[in-house]
This record gives sequence, C-alpha cells and structure tokens, in this order.
Amino acid sequence: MQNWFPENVSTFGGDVDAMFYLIYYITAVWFVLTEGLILYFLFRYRHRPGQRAAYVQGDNLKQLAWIFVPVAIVIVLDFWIDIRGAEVWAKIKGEVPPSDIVVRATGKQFNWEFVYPGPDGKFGTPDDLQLDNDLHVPVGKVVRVVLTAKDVIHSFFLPHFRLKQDVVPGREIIAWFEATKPGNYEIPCAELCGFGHSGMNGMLYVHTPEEYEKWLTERWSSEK
Ligand SMILES: [Cu+2]
Repeated sequence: MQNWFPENVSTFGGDVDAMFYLIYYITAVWFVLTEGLILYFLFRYRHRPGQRAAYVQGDNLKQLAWIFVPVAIVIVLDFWIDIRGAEVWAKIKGEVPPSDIVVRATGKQFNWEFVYPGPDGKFGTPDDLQLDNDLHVPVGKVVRVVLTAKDVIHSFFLPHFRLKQDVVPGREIIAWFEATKPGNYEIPCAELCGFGHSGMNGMLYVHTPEEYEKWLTERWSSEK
C-alpha cells in the first residue's frame, strides 16, 4: 500500500498515512471475514434434494445475536478509528506550532497568489513580494500559510505533505506544514472551482537552508 501514496515529506504525513492504513486493514479484514462467511454459508446450506429449508423468523435472542454481535464489533472498530483520528487531528489542526515563516496564499480562478511579508515581517508594506503559483520554503522549518480566496471556494492541497484545506472567500484559515526533504512538489487545487480548475496548479519549492537564504537575498536585493 506504501506505493499508492506520493512520497511523504512532511513531519505529520506519517500520522495521516497511519490512519489510512488503520482504516484500510480494518475494512480489508472485515471484508474478507464477511464475504468468506457468505461463501461458506452458501456452500454449507446449499440446496440438496429432499431437504426442506428451515423457516427462521429471527425473533429470539440467539438469532438476533447475528445482528447485534457484528454491530457491537463495528462500533468498537469505529471508536478505535475515531480515537486515533482525533489524536492526529489535534496534532495537525488543533494547535499551530510557533512558525518560522508566514505566507499568505490566495486562491483565485485559476491560480495561487503567494505573498511574502518581506524583511520587515509585516504584510501590506512596500517590501511585500507576490508570486503567482510559486511557493518557496526552507526544509525543516514550520511554515504557516494564511489561506483565503478571492472568488469561489478552492482547496489548498499538498499531496506530498498530506495537507488539504478548503480555501473560502471572506475567511482566513490557517494551515501549517514542515518539510523534511528538499525538492519540488505540486500544489493542485482540490476543489472544482470552474473551467480552468484542472490547470490550477502551483509549485512548492523546498530549499536547503543555504539555498533558501540565497533565494531570499536575490529576491529582496534585485526586485526592491
Ligand atoms: Cu481552484
């Protein structure tokens, strides 16, 4: 199953993947168990000449157990998934860790606008830098993304980071991630947002600390 996912390069990606595996294995075992039982009963109680079928109303406790025991097992398995899922949710969505970098990301038909606050660390000042579809971050740092949309609902998706967050006009939603490996990773829009939706695809450049410093220096010395 490992190969079904894109490579995980975020600090919390492993926790999200663990949830996928948990649900996958629980449903796989349950599927084999129930389908196996159906096949067994089909064979065991198949038609034989001269044998009459039993008339079962299912109204006594012994027969009702066939419903209630599986229901109880399913509820226990559900709670298992819920409890594990709540831990992962709290880690990713509950508390945003102190951030090293803050970027504003705005979804619009049909691209991502990324705004950096610049050396003064404040948005809305002349040293802000806006890039279309390109997001540059260093590896091993907590990046806080302030998400909003200009027109319709979009969805900020970092498949390699197991991060997906709806982006809603009129709201500012905080997301965060920390990259574990330098490289280039896609930022598709994961919410059908119009005829150009499929082409709405940004690129996340995860740099080594030295590369990132170099990028910062080049950006703010040449353009400002
Ligand atoms: Cu979109």
